[in-house]
Amino acid sequence: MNILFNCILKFCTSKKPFQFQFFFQNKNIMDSMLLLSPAIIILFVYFLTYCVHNIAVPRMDWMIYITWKRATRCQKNLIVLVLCLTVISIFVYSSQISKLEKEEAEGLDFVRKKKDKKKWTNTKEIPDQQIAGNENRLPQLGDEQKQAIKDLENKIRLDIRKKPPVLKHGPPFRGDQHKGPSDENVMVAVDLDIAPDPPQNNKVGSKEKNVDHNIRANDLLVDAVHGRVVSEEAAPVQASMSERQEFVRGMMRHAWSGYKKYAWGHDHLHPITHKFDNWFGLGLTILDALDTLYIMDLKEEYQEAREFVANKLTFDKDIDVNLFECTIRVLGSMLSMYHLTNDKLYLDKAVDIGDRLLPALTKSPSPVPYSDVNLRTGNAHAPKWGPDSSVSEVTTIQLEFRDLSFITGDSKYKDAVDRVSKHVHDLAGKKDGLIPMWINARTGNFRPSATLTVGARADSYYEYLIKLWVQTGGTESVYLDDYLEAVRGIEKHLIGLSIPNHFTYVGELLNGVNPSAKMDHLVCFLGGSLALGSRLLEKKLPEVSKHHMDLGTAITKTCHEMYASTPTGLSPEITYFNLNEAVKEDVIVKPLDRHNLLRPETIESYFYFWRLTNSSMYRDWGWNAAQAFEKYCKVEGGYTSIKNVMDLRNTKPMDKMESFFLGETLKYLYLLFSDDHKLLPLDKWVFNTEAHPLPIRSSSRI
Ligand code: DMJ
Repeated sequence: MNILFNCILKFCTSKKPFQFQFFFQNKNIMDSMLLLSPAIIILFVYFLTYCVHNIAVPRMDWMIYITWKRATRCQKNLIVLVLCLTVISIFVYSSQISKLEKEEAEGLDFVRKKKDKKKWTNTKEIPDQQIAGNENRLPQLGDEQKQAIKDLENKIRLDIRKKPPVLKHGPPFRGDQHKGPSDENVMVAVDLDIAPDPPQNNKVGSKEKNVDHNIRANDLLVDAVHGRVVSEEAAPVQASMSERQEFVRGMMRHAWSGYKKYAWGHDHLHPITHKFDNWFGLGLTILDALDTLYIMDLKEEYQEAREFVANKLTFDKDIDVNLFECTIRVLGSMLSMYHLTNDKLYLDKAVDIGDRLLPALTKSPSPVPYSDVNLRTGNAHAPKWGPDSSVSEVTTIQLEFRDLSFITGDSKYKDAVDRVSKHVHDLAGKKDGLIPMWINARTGNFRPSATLTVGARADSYYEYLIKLWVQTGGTESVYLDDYLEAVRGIEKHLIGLSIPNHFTYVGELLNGVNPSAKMDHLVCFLGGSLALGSRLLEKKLPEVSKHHMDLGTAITKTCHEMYASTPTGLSPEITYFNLNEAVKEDVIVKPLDRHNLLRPETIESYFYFWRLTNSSMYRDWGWNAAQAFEKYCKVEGGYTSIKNVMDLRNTKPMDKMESFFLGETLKYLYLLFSDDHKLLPLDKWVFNTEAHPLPIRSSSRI
C-alpha cells in the first residue's frame, strides 16, 4: 500500500519518464515511506474497525463519514493531526524528489534504466555520462577548455585503474608546512599520475604552471572545497618513506592546529566555518589524538594535549554518553597513554571513566549493557531513538575493560564485559556465526530477522573476536572458535564476486535472508583483521591461515578499488558491486552514498598488510589515499569530510573533522610509512577499534 502510494506520488510529481526501480534504491523515498507509514497504518486501523462493526466492505465515502461521526473528540483531533502530517510528508517528499531530479539533470545522478525490471537493484552510474553532464556545469568555459577537462577526466579514470601514482619529480621534503615547489624541485599532479611530461623550465614561483597541472589546465582552478582548498601544494613527489612519514606528521600538525585554533576543548572541529560541536563535551579530538601525537613525537602538541587532560578534563559531567563510543575513544586513549608513558595521570583518568561507564553494564536487567549512561548519575538506558543497541556496541568494549582490570588488579571491569561476551556467545539467533545487527538490553535477545552484515552496527564484533584472542596471548580459545566460525559464515553467506572484474566484496543479508551486494567502507577493517589472525594461526592452523590471508588480500584489494575507482581517489561511504553481466563497471555508487568521512578502515588494513607481508604496494596505496585526503579534504582550518567523492569539481565539503581522523587514519598512515617494525610491533600490541594500542598479555590472569 505504501509503495503504491509512493508510486502514485512519484508519477504525479515527476517530469521524467516513470522508473520503477527508482523507488527501491533511493533512501529518500524509502525514508518518506517510513514517514508516511504512521498515517497509513492509522487509516488502515480505522478501516478495519469499520469492517469489524459492519462486516461488509462499505463504500469509501460512507466509511469516512461514519468513522468521522462515530469518532470521539480526541479521535477527531488525532485524525486531523494525521492528515496534517500526511500533507507535510507529501510536501517534504516532493521537494526531495525535485532536488534529486535537479541533481540528476546536472549530471550528478545516473540511474541506468534496466530492461529487466526484476533486476532493479543493478542500477548503475555511467561515468561517461557523468563527464558529459559535468560539462553543462561549466557554461562559462570555451570548447577548448571543456575538451581539456574531458580529456583529463578520461585520463584520470584510465590511469587510476592501472597503477598507483608514480611521483615524478620530487623535492626533498620541506617540512610539515607542505611548502610549494622550489627551483630544483617541482611538484606535478602528484596524486593521480596524470602529470604531463616533466616540465623543463620549472622555476621558483612557477607554481601556477606546474602545481596541480591537471586541475589548473586552461586557467581553470578546480574549486574542490569552495575555493578554500589549501592543498594545491600537495606532496613531496617521489617521496621516500621518511618523507611520506614526515608528510603525514605535517597533516597531523595541520589538523591539530586548526582544532586548537577553532575548537579547543570541544569534541569536533568544523574546519570550514570554524565552529565546533560537542557530542559528549569531553574534548574527544584531543583524547583521540593524544597517542598519535605521542607516537609521531610531536612534542609541543603532545604537551598541549596532556595539559588539557591534566587541568581541564573532567568526567564529572551531567551528560549521557554512548558506552561504546566513550569506551573506545576515551577509555581506550587513556589506557594507551598510560601504557606508552607510564604516566599515572592517565591511569587515574582511565579508572575514573571506567567507573563512570560501568553502570551501563551493571544496571542492565540482562547481561547486555545499556547503550547510554550518564557520567555523573550513572543512570543508564537504551538509546533514545529505539529499544535496541547495535551488536557492535555491546561487543566492542571488552579489550578496554579487560585491560583496565589487568592494570588495576580489580576484576570487576573484566567480569562485567566477560559476562556480555559469554551471553552473546551462548545466544540463539546467529546464522553460522553471523550475528543479527540489533540486540535488546532489556530482554538480552537479538532482534529477530535483523540484517546480517560486517558493516555498520556489527563490524567490530568480528574485529574484537580475533583481538580478544590475541590480547591474552591466544589463551582463550572461545574467541578464536567464534571468530573462525564467523569467518566461515561470512564466506558462506556474505562474500561475492563482482562482474566483470571479480572483486571480492562482503555483502549483507537483509533481514537475515535477502542478499545484497552492498559493502560499507567500515567493512574494510576486515582485510587487516584476517591478516592479523592469519599470521597468528600460521603454526596452529596452517591451511586456515593461508586461506584467511588470501581472503584478506582479496578484500583489501576491493577496498583499494573503492578508492581507485572514484575521480577523487577517495572511497564513498557505501559501495554496491555489480552482478549484472550487461554492465561493464564493477563498482556502483549511489547518489546518497558518495560521502567520505575521513574514515580509517582501508588504511588500517594497508598497515597490517604492510607489516605482515612487507609488500610496498600497500604503502603506495596508502600514499594515494593520503594524497587524495590532502587534495580534496584539506582546508585552511583542518580536514573536512566531503559529501561527493564522485565529482572533482564539486566535492561538497561537509565541514566536519571527525576525531578518528587524528586518532586512526593519520596514525595508521604514519605507521604504514614507518620502516621501523619495532614501533608498536604486532606481537606486543593489539590496537583497539579506535587505533589505541594496548599491550598483549600472556594469559587472562589478572
Ligand atoms: C571508529 O570510531 C571505529 O573504528 C569504529 O569501530 C568504527 N567507526 C569509526 C571509524 O570509522
